[in-house]
Amino acid sequence: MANQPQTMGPSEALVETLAANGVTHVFGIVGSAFMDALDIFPAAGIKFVPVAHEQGAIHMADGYARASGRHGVCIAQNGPGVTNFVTGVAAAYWTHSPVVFITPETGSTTLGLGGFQETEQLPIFSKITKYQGHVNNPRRMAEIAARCFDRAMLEMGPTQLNIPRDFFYGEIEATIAQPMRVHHGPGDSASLDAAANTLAAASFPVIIAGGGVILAGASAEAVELADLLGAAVCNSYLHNDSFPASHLLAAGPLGYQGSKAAMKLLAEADVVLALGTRLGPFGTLPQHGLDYWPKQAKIIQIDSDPRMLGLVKPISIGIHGDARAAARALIDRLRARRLKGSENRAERLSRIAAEKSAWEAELADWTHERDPYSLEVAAHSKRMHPRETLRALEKAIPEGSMVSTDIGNICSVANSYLRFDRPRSMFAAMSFGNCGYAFPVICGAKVAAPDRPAFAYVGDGAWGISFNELLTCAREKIGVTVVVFNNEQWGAEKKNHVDFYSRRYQGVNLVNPSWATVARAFGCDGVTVERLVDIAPALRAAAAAQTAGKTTVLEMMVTQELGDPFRRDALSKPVRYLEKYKAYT
Ligand SMILES: Cc1ncc(C[n+]2csc(CCOP(=O)(O)OP(=O)(O)O)c2C)c(N)n1
Ligand SMILES: [Mg+2]
Repeated sequence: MANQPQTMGPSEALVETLAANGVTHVFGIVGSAFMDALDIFPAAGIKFVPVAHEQGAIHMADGYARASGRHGVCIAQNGPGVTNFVTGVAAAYWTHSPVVFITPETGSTTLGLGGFQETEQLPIFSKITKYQGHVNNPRRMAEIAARCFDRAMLEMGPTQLNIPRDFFYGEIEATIAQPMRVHHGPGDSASLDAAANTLAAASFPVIIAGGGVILAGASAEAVELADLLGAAVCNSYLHNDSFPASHLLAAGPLGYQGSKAAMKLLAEADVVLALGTRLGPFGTLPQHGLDYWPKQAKIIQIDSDPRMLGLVKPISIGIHGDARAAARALIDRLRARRLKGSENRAERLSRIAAEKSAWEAELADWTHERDPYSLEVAAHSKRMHPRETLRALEKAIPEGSMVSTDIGNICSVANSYLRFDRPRSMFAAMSFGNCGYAFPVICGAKVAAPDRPAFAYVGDGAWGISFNELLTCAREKIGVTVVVFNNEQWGAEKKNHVDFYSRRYQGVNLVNPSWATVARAFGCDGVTVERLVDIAPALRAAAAAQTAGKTTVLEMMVTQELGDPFRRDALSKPVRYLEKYKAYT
């Protein structure tokens, strides 16, 4: 590695910069645009992981980053390969994943002539990237590539490295930069003092542990702070791995299909510490009929992105800092202090325990949905209830596993049944909410953490979008387990037809092949599961097969029951004015 200027080719400058950033895997589909760099990947210790579709590559890079905390990297052919990245880049933007996606561009000497595979590649990604590095001269390859890697970590999100394809060639003088990691620090001391005073005066403090806790590696600090305050800890929406579920103070996840215990405890807070969370609108909506956001409470929000402070919810104190450093600073300020919350600590702890056991009992009883539609469709079905299926899966999933979840009704209901004791374990499709996210993401996570059992929860509709990556699993011997919920419908959307459109179904009923058979045809294993008692053995066998690099599809045959809708907030009963549409209400 050169820290002094050295003569090299731009491809060598790029690949040396990847190596300097510890890159060992790059996901993508081969293309003539970057052959010159690809050729020397092996000599730099970089494995190219060929995928079935570029959307799979960017999702795998996302999953890789989420599991490892390191950069995820992917590359594609200029034009169509690059536009296939779009959805995955938007998804990675909202998962805050440090993904560097490399986009070779049409040649600089023909740009604008409308040649082959040409499109403007910067505007497309301008709103879903933290930084876009354009190599405007081959001599700047190393400098701009390094900046993409630095910025992806600095701002926790995708960065684009755009390279006119002729700029891979030539002779340049280049210096390979060492990675520059800038730490955010705990935030300003006046705000931290104020936050400590507010927490010390709290009689019912509650912590919301967000994705920032995971990104900052602040799990131990979150536990220490919660113990010190005797505060219940809620996970922010879909970050069930932000605080150990087995901890006495863990109240469970907020948001859609979350824990009623978490919601009820939060509703009672006089002080909320939102640690590493932007308090996203979707994750704080009323659920289970509970409008739980404590409007009277003092809210202390800590986020490494100052633009998130007070953006969604009004706050009393905003701290622009790293979740780990800020939590440590608060612990240091509070450790020797008299805390008002100590006076009623025992009472509070028993309240937390009572809410948790009430929720557990309710969940244990909630074996199936009870709305009229669900009762009707399940009445004569021999299939498994989705909730019972999720419960059986929860019990069977080995400790230390990683689970990704897709968007859909059953995957969303799964939120109540996914518990983790270690960070970097749950990879849900976050705010971008694209169907087809979970499977490629778990493949990327497995490449990053090959020793951890890896599971994807996917609805049958979303599976139709993403199953092509079974090819990658078979070819590359990536062993994961996919749980496909076969309810023969795009259930989450069908729920809207049921609730708002008098069951006028359009485009929501699916006709599936045997997904287990399809999996076997792809060179993977496939098992159709029709009885609850078969779930645990099937899952154990599939988990064991992972160690041999074998992927298994477990096709769960479930009823068409549907849990509470996603967007009760966003839909309303139709109103028609024209005569010809009057019946459509
Ligand atoms: C790429 C994409 N297309 C469409 C949607 C809209 N959408 C949200 S949930 C959903 C249904 C999911 O169905 P399925 O995967 O079968 O899961 P189920 O709801 O049946 O459990 C759809 C179509 C989306 N979120 N993403
Ligand atoms: Mg479905």
